[in-house]
Amino acid sequence: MATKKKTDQDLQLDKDQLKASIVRHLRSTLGTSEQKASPEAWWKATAAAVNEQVYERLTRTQQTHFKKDTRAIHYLSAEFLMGRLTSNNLHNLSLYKICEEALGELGLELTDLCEQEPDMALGNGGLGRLAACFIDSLATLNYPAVGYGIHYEHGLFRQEIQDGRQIERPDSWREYGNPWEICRPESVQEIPLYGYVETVFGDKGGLKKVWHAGRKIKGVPWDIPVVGFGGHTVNILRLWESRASEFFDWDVFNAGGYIDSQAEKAQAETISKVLYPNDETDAGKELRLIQQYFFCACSIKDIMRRYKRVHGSDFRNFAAQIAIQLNDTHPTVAIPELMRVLVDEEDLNWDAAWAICYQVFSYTNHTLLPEALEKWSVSLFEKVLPRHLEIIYEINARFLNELVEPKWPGNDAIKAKLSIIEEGDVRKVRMGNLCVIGSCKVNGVAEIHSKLVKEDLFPEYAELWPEKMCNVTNGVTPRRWLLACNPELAALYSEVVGKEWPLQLDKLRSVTKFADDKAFQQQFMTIKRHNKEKLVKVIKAETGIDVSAEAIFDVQIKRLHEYKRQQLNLIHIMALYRRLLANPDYDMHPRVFIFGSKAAPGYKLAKDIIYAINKLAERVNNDARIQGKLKVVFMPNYRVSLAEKLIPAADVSEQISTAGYEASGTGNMKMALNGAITIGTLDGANIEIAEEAGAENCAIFGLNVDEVKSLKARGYNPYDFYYANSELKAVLDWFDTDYFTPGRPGELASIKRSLLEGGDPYLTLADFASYSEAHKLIDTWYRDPALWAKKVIINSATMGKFNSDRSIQDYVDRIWKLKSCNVG
Ligand code: Z16
Repeated sequence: MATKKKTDQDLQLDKDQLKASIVRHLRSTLGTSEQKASPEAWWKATAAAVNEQVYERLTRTQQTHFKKDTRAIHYLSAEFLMGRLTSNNLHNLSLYKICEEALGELGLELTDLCEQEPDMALGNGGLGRLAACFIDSLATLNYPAVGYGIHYEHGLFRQEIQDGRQIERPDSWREYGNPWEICRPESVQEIPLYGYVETVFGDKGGLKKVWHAGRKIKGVPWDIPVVGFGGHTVNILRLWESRASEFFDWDVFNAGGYIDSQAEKAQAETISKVLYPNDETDAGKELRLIQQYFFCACSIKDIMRRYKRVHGSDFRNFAAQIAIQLNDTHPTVAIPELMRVLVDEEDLNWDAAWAICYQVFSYTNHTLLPEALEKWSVSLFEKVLPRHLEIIYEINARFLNELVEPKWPGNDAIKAKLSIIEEGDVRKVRMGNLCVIGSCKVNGVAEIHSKLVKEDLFPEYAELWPEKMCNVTNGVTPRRWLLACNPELAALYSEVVGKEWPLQLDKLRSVTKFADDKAFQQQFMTIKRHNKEKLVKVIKAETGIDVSAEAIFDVQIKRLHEYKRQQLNLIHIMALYRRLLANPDYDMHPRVFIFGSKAAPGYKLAKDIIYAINKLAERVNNDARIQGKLKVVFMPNYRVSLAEKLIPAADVSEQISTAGYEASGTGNMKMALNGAITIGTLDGANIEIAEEAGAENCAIFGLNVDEVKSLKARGYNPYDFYYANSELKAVLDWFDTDYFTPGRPGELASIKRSLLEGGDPYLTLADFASYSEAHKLIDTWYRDPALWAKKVIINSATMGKFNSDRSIQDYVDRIWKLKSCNVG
């Protein structure tokens, strides 16, 4: 019987079909009824109805990729910060409008149902969200791609604020089930850990290494469909959950060790239990190394299985078919793992295996901070992964003898620096060095950052391999970060430039010709006003604070870190407060400073800064003398879904890192795209944003990278700035009083201490005066509505470069060399 091949057209639902499907799922999947269903049940029923579409397209994508045997990218990342998926999937399937109508007829509001969804917060910040934007773009551009990561039971902690302080609470995103994930028991993997290595005689003569594992762990894959915009390609994000291996448990069990076997089970399940909440520091903990190996080994096995299904044990096509991207050093152990599989299990000789590995892997660096470049003690490595340590030694010896020695004969200092092994009291494995040595390409995430990777972080490697180092500037998906989060602006753009902009963000540039147009300015600013009014309600509901949409909304949202300099924003707000107290007529447009930020639980100073912001907020917000000209809001539990509400309402985007420290930033792109003006240093992607928008449309301040370097070289002394600037001195001295913590003087003193005695490593005081001037400029601009409107329109319209489709196309052209594959 000839069955007509289904097309996307055949799949497309109309409103009545979708409505019927939602009701059917409400009854049969959720087991409830229209009368008594909770909003949560309605949300899940809606998701189930959407999933019928998703799975049809997923199956079709997988069949097409299999049939065409396409080259694919495998994006290995310990973090994927997906946020919520309902509205995203509806938009990408072109179902959003009809779903809104279908639910409307059922007496429900789609936006309310979307609020039922917990964030999938399987990441810390920029790096994890970047991975989420990238898999969206890969699917949208019809590239065969698999995301691989860890199925954390608990994502990033939920932040509560109690008496101004951060309290961490467990996040349980799937406590009551998540409709977007599907378990794939048919693809379970088993991975070894611990044990010892034995040398035996191989069948073909010669010596072979056999790793006798001390433990085996089961990896259970959960797939999250990744729906491309337009709904053609549906790729997967495959997240591994750890379980006890039955095989191993039985041994213990039979020996009468029921209790022991339960303990082993608990241990095995610990591996994927919780995401480490440190964004830029590495804990060096055994469990974290095991997490990394666990998901890398499962992923490599999965890649192997799919390759061998077509090619058997002929590995000549492997490097042509498989590309693997390492998102930071977290998945580095995939390199020695692939070597181990090829050499020990598939019997390839070393050189053949290395030739494959070297072509397959590429590495993205996301930071220059030395404390974030992972190192593991050799003894830990030897205990957990004894065979991998041997392989790393072999890679290292060959690298040093064959490449370093000929290039720098007899130079032990360079050898020590480039070696994968750091010598010293505690010998360490340097994962960054292993990444560079084992990858064919290494990229930074913004032009300036990539330049610093090449010139300051890895200069000798760049000399050895000039072609290896490259740049791919980050980007964000315009589907989530404009179309879905800012529907009014999205509609305006569709009206003015046509409906193609979500796939071709460059199209927005033509809007710059309306930047001076009164009517367009008014439309644009009315939308901003609406978004601000919506945020006013959220702020009231979340914090109890009253703010006015008349004020300038000045937003700093990002992880808390000294280099990101929330403390600079803080001391500037204190300076404004002093000016207002000294002169109640001080001329400034009312300003609301909004913060959203989580601190790593062990990062004392970061937590002190959160406390100080909250104490300042309490004092300022309740001080009648300043007539509401200044408000400070700390929004608790900053996360993707909150960002989606803050970003469309921002007037001013705070991007104030010490130059040279923020690799790229991505919030900067999102806020500019949604019509905010950047107040920022010449750091990371800010530089490229100012290039696109024009420097006159950004408030750039502070030392640049070269000036930071030379000031540090001269010997930076924060006291010079403290004594030279009486306002700055007064503000810092305020920290020692009990002005913000009545009856408890000195509670905020650690901040002053870090900026003076602590040496102010991030040059906060050096940039203060220039930052303060930039804020005055912002204030004057804002008080000229036409000027402000013009600037924000130009900012928004010129952000085309920073869409993640462009980033992905750069990866494809410079690194992955993929072909897009049409599905259906
Ligand atoms: C992270 O989010 C980043 C770097 C890093 O070493 C670890 C984590 Cl969890 C960030 C960078 O700080 C940021 O500048 C960049 O935009 C982002 O990664 C994506 O590249």
